[in-house]
Amino acid sequence: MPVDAKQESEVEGMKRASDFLRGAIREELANELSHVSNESEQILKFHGIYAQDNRDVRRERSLNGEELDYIFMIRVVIPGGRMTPGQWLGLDRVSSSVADGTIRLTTRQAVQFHGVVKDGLRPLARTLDAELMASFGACGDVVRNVVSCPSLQVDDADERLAQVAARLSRAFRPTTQAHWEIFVNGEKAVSREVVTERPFYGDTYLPRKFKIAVAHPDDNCVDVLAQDVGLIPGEHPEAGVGFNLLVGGGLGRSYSLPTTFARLADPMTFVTYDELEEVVAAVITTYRELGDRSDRKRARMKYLVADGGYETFRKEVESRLGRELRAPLALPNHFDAADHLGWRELRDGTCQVGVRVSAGRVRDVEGASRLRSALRVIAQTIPVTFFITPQQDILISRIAAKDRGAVAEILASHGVRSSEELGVVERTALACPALPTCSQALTESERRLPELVDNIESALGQRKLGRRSLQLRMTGCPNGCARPAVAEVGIVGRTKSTYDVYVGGGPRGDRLATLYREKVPFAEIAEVLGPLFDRWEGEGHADEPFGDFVTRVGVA
Ligand code: SRM
Ligand code: SF4
Repeated sequence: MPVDAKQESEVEGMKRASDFLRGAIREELANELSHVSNESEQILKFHGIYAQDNRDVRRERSLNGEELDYIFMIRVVIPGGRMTPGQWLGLDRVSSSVADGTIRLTTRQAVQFHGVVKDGLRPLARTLDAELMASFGACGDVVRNVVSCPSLQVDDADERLAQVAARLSRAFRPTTQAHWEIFVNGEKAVSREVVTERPFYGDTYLPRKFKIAVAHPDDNCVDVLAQDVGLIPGEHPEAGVGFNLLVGGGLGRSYSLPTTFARLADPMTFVTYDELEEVVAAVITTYRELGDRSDRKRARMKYLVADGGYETFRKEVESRLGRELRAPLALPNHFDAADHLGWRELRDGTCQVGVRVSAGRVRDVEGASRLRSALRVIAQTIPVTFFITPQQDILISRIAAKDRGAVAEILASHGVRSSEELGVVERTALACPALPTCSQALTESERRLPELVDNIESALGQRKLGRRSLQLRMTGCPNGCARPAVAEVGIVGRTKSTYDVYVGGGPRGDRLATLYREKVPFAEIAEVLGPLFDRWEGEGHADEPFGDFVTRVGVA
């Protein structure tokens, strides 16, 4: 796998010239403009900040010759999605003071704020810092928020699994102080020192983003095969407890580049707790040195693994590690994916409740669910731990038995529906934000999810399938942020008014979905799925999941 002499992409030069992610951000925050330069846009991503504009008014403003409605999206790093009540209250405060009043839970257990103006960036960063959180490293060409199944974090008796996401986050966070200088205590920027980055980053960081997730041995809610590095806890007959380590997963594609594709990770080795950081660092270093830095659309590690072949990649990792890797264990064959919703007793005698958050958008809807207020009251009055799930939902965990009734009462009095009241598709459906904030969106996703869920639930109801669960995931483009490529039904934005329909993935996350119909108008999606539902009703085995059925009969 030689690094050839291809021309570096423009972003590589910007990273190198940025003095470890400082660039001209400080100067541009101080000027009177409402937006930032292209260079700063790229470097700001490493700080967890995306420059956007409100696309609902883009056309009108352009036609009137007005400036676009420039806004920023800020993503907060929350390893394993775990937060204290104080941290939740900090997020709640900034959502009103500088953002659009919503808190958006992401498919990687992080939080996003939308609609922030330039002057709001520093107050937001300072509030996060005061609660020991930061947006730094949530985006950009670094290790992103490390995902971990919430059950691992509440069920592990010796706490090692509970801490693994935080441990990996700490190990792979860039070391530059740029973020704290620029956003938190600006005066230090004057006497800045250049901090040497960790060897696996260097001054151009990674070729692209890098994603790590830790699954539960029985529960693949994190979609462990869709990650650059996936970890599955297990016990090796000789090495003892540790993790099966998988490499080379990723789901994004681009319509303009047919050589891009979704890919499931390959099991590479088994590592013990003591070896974990060392082996992951060797994987990252291999990617840093050999990944494609000329074309950002093909720069993810999955292409390095796929192009050169998995065996070659493995040898490259071994040569950086200086020893041979152990063979991986067989993957679990009993994987399922919990939705973590509803009430559950925990090992330590406390309990938790998982609450559905449609498309991850925590907000108050007057006359309906006032989830944001309910969570605020709980955080203010009851000692709990919050977890965001990889399904964009929230868990209120570690509730003392004596407080269970109070939590249930707060949720009910704020109109928050219990898990028993949820529809079968609604319960697990995911959607990415898409319009109006996402610059890459070809069409709607989050805003049309409720209507799509209704249409599909009613199609199932008409066929005596009304009690069967179905995993639906929708995105506004093929980047795949809600992981439609591994869903039983994946709806992927194709043009301004149409979607491609994929079927055949499944809750275990171990199979890619197949393209079933192209360019389907939104209103026809449920109808197009109708003939498949007819066959599932007539020919499906009892309790056979939809994804397994369409795969068995050869539709997918
Ligand atoms: Fe994503 C880019 C939202 C999880 C693949 N993603 C974006 C951006 C930042 C758009 C942009 O580049 O301008 C979106 C922000 C829109 C907005 O207005 O908020 C965005 N991605 C999201 C979130 C919020 C979706 C959600 O509904 O929760 C998720 C945030 C995760 C986090 O907390 O870190 C999110 N994105 C994912 C996932 C799923 C996952 O990681 O488990 C994927 C597919 C897995 C993968 O990476 O292969 C994903 N997002 C992408 C890609 C395609 C990358 C590629 O390999 O080509 C892009 C485009 C890019 O990076 O250029 C992208
Ligand atoms: Fe934006 Fe596409 Fe990701 Fe949706 S899938 S948030 S439209 S980049």
